[in-house]
Amino acid sequence: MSRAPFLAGVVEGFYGRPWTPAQRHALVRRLGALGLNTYLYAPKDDLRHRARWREPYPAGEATELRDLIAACSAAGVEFVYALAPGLDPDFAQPAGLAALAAKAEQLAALGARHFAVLFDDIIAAPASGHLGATEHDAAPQVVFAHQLRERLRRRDPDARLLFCPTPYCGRMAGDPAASRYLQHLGAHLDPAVDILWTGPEIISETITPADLRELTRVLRRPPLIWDNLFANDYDLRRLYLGPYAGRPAELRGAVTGVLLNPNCEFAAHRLALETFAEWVARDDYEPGRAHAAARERWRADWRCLDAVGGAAPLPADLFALLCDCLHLPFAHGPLAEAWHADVTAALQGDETAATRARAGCARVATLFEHLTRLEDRELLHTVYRLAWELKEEAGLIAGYLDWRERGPAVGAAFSSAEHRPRTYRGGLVADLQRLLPMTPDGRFTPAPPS
Ligand code: GDL
Repeated sequence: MSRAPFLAGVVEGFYGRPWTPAQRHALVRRLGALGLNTYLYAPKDDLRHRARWREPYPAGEATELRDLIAACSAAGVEFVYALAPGLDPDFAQPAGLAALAAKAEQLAALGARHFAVLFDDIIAAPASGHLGATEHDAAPQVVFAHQLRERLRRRDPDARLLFCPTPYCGRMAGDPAASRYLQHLGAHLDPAVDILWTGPEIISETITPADLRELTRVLRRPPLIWDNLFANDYDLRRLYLGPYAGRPAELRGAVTGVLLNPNCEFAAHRLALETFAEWVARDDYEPGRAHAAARERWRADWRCLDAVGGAAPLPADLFALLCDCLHLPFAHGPLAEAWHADVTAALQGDETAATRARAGCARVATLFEHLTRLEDRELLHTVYRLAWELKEEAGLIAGYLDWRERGPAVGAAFSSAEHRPRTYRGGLVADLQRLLPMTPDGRFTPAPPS
């Protein structure tokens, strides 16, 4: 087994509805066109990947996989098939290993060369986030991985095997040097096996070589990054149309590759992938510049229809506003940041900022109106609910600022006829969130009763 070349591409590794065969074929063509070389198949909700990992694929799905593997090879993309057996307590018992052999056989017959075994999300995380996994957790996982390695090696000495550990980020593992789990992997897992790692956190704002130094020493190999920057399965109200960011170019020299786990919504992958491909290829990568260029390329697909048979691309400033409002987990884009700052200042009584804030609210309403006329309805419905929520909040803010300007009586409270209590911002989840509000730095209030 070899560990070259640098792996760069996508891990379909999110929770929720897996992508369709047609979407995967489109993805693979795009990966090839962008010079990205890897597609890791690991959809959490493919039953035969995880919950029912022992079962072979029925004929229809097997054919779809065979076609996908063939499409990967036509596009110059390596297909990696992942199994996630860790929810099954007996995965490394003889019957589990026999099931592994049969499953690997089926996938190999369909054309798969490279494999991964994933042991993420099998132990519930305690409040500290630190999993406390030990060598007792690692040992059967290594047995399982080596069993697969033997089969692969017999067929193909260059087959690659990837492994996702149970603690797969800094927060879960704690100090790598003190982790008996990671030490066991370092000492016992074949050094040719790539170990996946999401960085300091599950969703890492930044990942630097310094973050990985100690880990690399303990694992006795550099990690392969499973990058969740654009993953949005953990919060239904997020979607990420920002650029790949927070990873210096030097990171490429400290890892064996980077695989992006993208937005669940297939139609939303373009900017992530195109900016990432530029990061992979260029030492002088600059997120803002790459984002603007990728946006401009994609904008041609965002055609807005008019009532008389014409169509024109969504204006560039509105598209930039959309991508800045639905940006990255830890940052709004510049236009959204400026609007947010204006609303903040306006609510504190700054009248000049209030004028700008109202103009921002109107832009958001204009953006929404344009989106409803998109020719590509898949794109529209990818952003519809989030854009709707945004324009509702914008309308509410504008209404509040107008009301305040009219000079309400001291102590009066604003209410909106269009945002009725118990309908707008209603529902059980919203009610529960009000009971345990979160501060901007991620703490939850109220404090415990004394
Ligand atoms: C995870 C899961 C992944 C999920 C992501 C974002 C890994 C290794 N596993 O913990 O399936 O999509 O977070 O929610 O990242």
